Amino acid sequence: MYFRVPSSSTSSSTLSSTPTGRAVLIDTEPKVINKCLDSKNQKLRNFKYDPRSACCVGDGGGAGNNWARGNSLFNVGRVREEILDKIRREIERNDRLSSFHIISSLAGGTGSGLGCAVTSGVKDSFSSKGLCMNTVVSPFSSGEVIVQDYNAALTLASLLRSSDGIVVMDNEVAVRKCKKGWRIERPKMDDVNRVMAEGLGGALKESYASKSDEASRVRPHGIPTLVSHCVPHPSYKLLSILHVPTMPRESVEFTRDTWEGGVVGRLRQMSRTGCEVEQEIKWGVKEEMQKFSPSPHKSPPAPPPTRRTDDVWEVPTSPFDSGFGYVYPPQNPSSPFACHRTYSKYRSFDKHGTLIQNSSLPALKALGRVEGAMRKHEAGAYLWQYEREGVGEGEWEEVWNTGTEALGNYRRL
Ligand SMILES: Nc1nc2c(ncn2[C@@H]2O[C@H](COP(=O)(O)OP(=O)(O)OP(=O)(O)O)[C@@H](O)[C@H]2O)c(=O)[nH]1
Ligand SMILES: [Mg+2]
Repeated sequence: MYFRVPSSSTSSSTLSSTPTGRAVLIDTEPKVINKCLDSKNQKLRNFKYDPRSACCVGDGGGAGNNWARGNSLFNVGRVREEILDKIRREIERNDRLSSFHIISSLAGGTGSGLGCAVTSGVKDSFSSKGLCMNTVVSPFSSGEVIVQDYNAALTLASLLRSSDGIVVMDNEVAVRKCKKGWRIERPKMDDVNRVMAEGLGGALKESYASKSDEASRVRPHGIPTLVSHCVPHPSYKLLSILHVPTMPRESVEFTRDTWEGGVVGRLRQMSRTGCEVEQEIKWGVKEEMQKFSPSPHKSPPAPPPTRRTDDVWEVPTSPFDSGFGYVYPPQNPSSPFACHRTYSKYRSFDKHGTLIQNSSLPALKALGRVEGAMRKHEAGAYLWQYEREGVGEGEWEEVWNTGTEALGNYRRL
C-alpha cells in the first residue's frame, strides 16, 4: 500500500530489490534530503526513497524558524510547479489512489510553513484524487525557539481550513515513552522518531472491519476509512493516537499480554483519563475528561466478561462502544467506535492495540498553542519577523478566529 515493491523476477539482495516508499521528500536544506537518500540509511531501514521524488527548495539555508518564510517559498519562481509535478508523478505511478498523507512539524519554518502551503496545493490540485490527512509533530515546550507558538498557531489555523484530518503527535510525549516504555535514559531524536513511527504505523497498518473481509483481503482499513470515520464533521479535525504496548524490543519476546485486562483495558483507561503514556496510567482515576465536558456524566459500563482468547475477532471491545471517555462530535451519524482487526503481526508484538481518537483533551492541548500565540501577540513580541514576510494583522485575525472557533467547539463537546 505504502511502497512500490519490485517484481520478484528482479529481486536480489541488492538495493534495487528494496521497496520504494510512495513518497515525495520536500525540504529547504539539501543535507536533510541527502540523509534520507543515503544508501547506507536505506539499507538499514529496508526501504528507499526515489531521488526523482525529492525536492529541495529555496537557497539551501532553511526557513529561519519562520512559518511565513517557509510558506512563501512555495510561491517563489517555479517551486509550486516543481513540487506539484513530483506529487503528480507519484500519483500516476499508482493503480489506485485514495488519500494523501503529509507529515511535517507543527513549528519550525519549513515543516510548518511550507508544509501548509503544500497541503493547500494538494487540496487545490488533487482533491478529486483523495482525502488529505496531515500528521504534525508538536515541539518541546521548552528549549526550542521562542516563536514556536506563532508557527504552531499559523499551522493549526491553516490546516484546520485545508486538511481533512490532523493527527497531532507530541515530541515531549514521545520522549516520555522512550524513557518509561523503552527504558532509554537519554533518548535521541532517532528514538523519538521510532516511537512515534510505531504509533503511527499501528494506526495505518492494514486491518479489516470483519473476519470475512480479512479472509478475502478486501476493503482494508487505511487513511480514507480512518479520516472519514474519525472526522465526521469539519469542525472537529484534530486526532490523536494511543498505542500499546510500549516496551523495549528485547522484552517483547518474553512478554505475554492479554486482550481484555491488557491491551484493551489499558487503551480504555488511557482514553478515559487523557493519559498519553502507558506507563503513566492512573488506574484509580475515573474520568478526568469531565472537566472539559459539560455534558451529563455517563457512568462507566460494566467491565466485559473475562474471557481469554487469542482470536482477535473474538476480543470484546464493548467498553469503547458506550462512548464514555471519548468526547465525540454529536453529529457523528454512526457509532463513535469502529474496530478494525487483523491476525497479521505488527513488528514482533504478541498483541498490540492502537486507538485513534477525536477527543477534547488532546485537541485542547494542541490548540493551547494558539492561546500561547495570542498572548505573545498581545505583547507585540517578534511580530516584525512575520510582517516582513507578509503576515499582517488581517492574517493574524483569521488565525485567532479559526483557533478560537476550534477551541470553542472542542470545549463544548
Ligand atoms: N520528532 C521529531 N521532531 C523533529 C525532528 N526534527 C525536527 N523536529 C522538530 O520539528 C520542529 C522544527 O524543527 P526544524 O527541523 O528546526 O525546523 P524546519 O521545519 O526544518 O524549519 P527551518 O529550520 O525553519 O527551516 C522542532 O519542534 C523540532 O523539535 C525529528 O527528526 N523528529
Ligand atoms: Mg529544516
